[in-house]
Amino acid sequence: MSQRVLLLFPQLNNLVFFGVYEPLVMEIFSAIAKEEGCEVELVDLRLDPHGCKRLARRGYIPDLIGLTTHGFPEVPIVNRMARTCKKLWPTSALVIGGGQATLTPELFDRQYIDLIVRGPGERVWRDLCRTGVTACATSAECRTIEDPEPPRLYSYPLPDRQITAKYRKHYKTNIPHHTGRPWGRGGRTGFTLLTQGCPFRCSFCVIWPANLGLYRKRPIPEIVAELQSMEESYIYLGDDNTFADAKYAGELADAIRDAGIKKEISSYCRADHICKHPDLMQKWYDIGLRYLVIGIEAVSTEKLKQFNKKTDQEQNVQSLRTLRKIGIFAIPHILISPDMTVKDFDDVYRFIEENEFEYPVTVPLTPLPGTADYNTYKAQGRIITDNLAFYTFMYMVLRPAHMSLREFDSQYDRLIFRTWSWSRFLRGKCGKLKLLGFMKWWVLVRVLVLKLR
Ligand code: B12
Ligand code: SF4
Repeated sequence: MSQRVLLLFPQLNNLVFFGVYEPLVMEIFSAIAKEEGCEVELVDLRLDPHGCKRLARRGYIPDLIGLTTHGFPEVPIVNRMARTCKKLWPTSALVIGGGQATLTPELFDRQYIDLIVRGPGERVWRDLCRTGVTACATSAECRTIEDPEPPRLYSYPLPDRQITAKYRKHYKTNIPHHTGRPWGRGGRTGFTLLTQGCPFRCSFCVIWPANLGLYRKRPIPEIVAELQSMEESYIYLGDDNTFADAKYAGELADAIRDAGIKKEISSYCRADHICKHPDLMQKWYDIGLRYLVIGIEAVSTEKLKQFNKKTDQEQNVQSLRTLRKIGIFAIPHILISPDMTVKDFDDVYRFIEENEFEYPVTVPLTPLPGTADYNTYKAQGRIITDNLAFYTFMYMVLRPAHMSLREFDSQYDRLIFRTWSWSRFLRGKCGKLKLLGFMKWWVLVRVLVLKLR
């Protein structure tokens, strides 16, 4: 069945200061739709907010519209977009999917949506391209479905990057990393994945519920072919747990090396994996891994236990040492949880200083629906706002246990200012960060705090 398919990537509900990445899921779905003989259009609404209206003015009418959902803050945006689509194209079928549709299908406006897909979507999407979807006459007809047996391998055709060629120059990292490299000035960035989901079950994390608890790996030859096809020299791996299967990650690194691929790569990793497999990290450094986000989360083993992180403080310290030795820049993420006292804030700062972090990121613990933490805090009545614009991992949305919210925010601001202070830099506590790199961060975080408060 040859259909006219329209793919939409929504706007995000926040100032995304670190960059705009390609709408990978829609590039994958475009490739699948084309394999099924469909005619495909794509609008990246972040860069082209009026793209749908323009298409409609031209007389374009899709048979099937696929819209992805990103995160919790995007729920109202996705609902608004669904309404717009139904107004422009009342007879077209609108399907939504993605992490947020999986976590909270009930929050989406069924009046304007014909089908909600939970969990892995590549196979379901192929079926929909083959069979088509009938637009519902009433909201009661809108169904929620999921792949009854998602394949163990996460396999899909080469993402269709021709469909995003018109936007491509805008897909880049803005954030200043260390100076001296092109990425340090911000630069064109390609985005892909090696795996989907995570085998761990951290209490604050939305990844495992959003992926129905699955952890799937892509076939190595598919990844190699994709990296070979990507024009950008800088690649962001959006995986949540790239190195959970060390054997797989090792074989993949070998295959990338043997294919002669030369890219600068950024990715994510757990502290314990780094400690257990320093050789694997070295191997990945050798093929281009330069930046690694590490979920440090807390600076005490007791707190890590509460988060069900399954790491300890020693591993946190050891993993950072290992990365420094290899030459991979760590981007440690530390959670600012509502039970922190003034001493806890000081401990976090001390940890940052002692370990001479180049790029520490302190993130307010934000309980998202679907996570274990959300249920806990909801039951305790400690969630202080339902305004989704505050659920962007930048604001404290929980009532602090030991101080007022105002005091808590000022402790948090103080931590940020101390972290990015001249005092830390001049005492040589910012690792290898150069003056220009430090200055960029210094300005950025001050503008950010001003915006937040
Ligand atoms: C890439 C990414 C971004 C990009 C934006 C997207 C882009 N392409 O440019 C960037 C880096 C800019 C970004 C920014 C942010 N992000 Co973000 N991001 C991601 C990330 C890493 C990957 C998402 C993705 O594209 N995956 C690739 C596709 C192929 O996989 P997928 O979406 O799972 O799709 C599969 C299924 O879900 C399904 N499916 C998906 N869509 C559809 C649609 C249809 C029609 C169908 C049928 C099926 C279907 O089929 C696919 C194949 O199986 C996720 C984490 C993750 N690994 O999922 C976080 C994530 C979505 N981001 C998150 C957050 C919090 C943010 C930020 C707020 C962080 C911050 N503080 O700055 C910002 C700002 C966003 C905002 N609201 O303002 C959270 C959202 C949590 C939540 N539920 O609210 C996540 C889950 C990260 C996390 N660990 O918590 N992000
Ligand atoms: S925080 Fe990391 S390790 Fe924990 S469940 Fe989420 S993705 Fe997995």
